[in-house]
Amino acid sequence: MSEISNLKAGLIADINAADTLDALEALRVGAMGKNGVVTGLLKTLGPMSPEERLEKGPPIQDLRESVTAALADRKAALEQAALDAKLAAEKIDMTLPAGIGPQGSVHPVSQVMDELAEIFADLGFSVATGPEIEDDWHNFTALNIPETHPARAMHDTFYFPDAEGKKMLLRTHTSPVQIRTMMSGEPPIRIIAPGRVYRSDSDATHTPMFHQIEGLVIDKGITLGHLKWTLETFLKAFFERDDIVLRLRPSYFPFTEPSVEVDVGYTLTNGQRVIGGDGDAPGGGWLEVLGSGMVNRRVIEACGLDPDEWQGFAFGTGVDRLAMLKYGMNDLRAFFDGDLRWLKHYGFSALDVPTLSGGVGA
Ligand code: 2U9
Repeated sequence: MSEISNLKAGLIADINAADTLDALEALRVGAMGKNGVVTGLLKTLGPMSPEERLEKGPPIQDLRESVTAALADRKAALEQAALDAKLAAEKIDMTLPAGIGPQGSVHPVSQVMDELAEIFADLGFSVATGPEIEDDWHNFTALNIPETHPARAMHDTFYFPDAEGKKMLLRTHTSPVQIRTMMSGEPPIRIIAPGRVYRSDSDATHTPMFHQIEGLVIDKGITLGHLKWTLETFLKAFFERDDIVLRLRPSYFPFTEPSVEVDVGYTLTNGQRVIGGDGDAPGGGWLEVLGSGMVNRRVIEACGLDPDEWQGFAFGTGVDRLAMLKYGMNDLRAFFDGDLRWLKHYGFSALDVPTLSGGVGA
């Protein structure tokens, strides 16, 4: 009897004196483990007669319960102490001034994306997004791009290995976003779709991933006049000049009919080529900035709308290219190198949010 109460007093004293979780665990194993002293005593109860067990059982069970409780209490106390020490060590004084300000800058692509969203929001367009991994129906078929079109060929499009009979790919333009918007919503539609697109192409002016922004308007009685006014208003706001001159050239895209490529004039100012003015003036010229057109009725039909009721226009342009034109960069590859010196030089302040009133430029 007193042997057990001595054991209990000794174990509990040791437990309460344990000063680390490791030391406590060693004590637990010594008492309650497979070969522990308490476990050993519990094992002696098995072969006893019922009468003997009735006499010797209760002190052994009491020992087990007391040791278990002491272990749990000590463990909680040690864990609390460890947490208190950690919290005390991690204390920071929020009233101290920051040593250095934010070191990052806004990438020119992000800056131009924000500028475009701001300009088109003012014209009543909302921003639509969609998946970068697409199926060939949304990326090609719905856009009236036939099976034999060169854009579908392996050298332009990144295809995934065939999965369940569905041809999956990295979208080659943001047009599938407009397809999804037309299929899921009701006209009138006025959206821009900015985002990453992928083509298997790489040199100073082409990267395998680049950024596009496309626009789509679907309504009743939309004409080429609406398209021209919208693009002219957009380009004037973007280049922050009133003397932007557009030149519309007939072109061909499967998803628009008629299709127009849009050039802006540049002129020589102090020997520098500057966007703005009549490109046909001496020393001037034209830069292609946009592709566009009236949405092909086959595309409107593919999206489940009646092309005799609904018409629209669409346009597309490369965001990276627009950034290069506006901010004077010449190698597209530098956009994606992550060179800190380049980012410091061409990056924008995070506090410099583009607004129409404050100027969308730098
Ligand atoms: C739908 C209907 C029509 C989007 C358009 C272009 C013309 C175009 C290029 C410009 C430079 C791509 O980044 S680039 O290489 N884009 O020329 N994109 S019309 O037409 C659409 C889109 C969606 C439903």
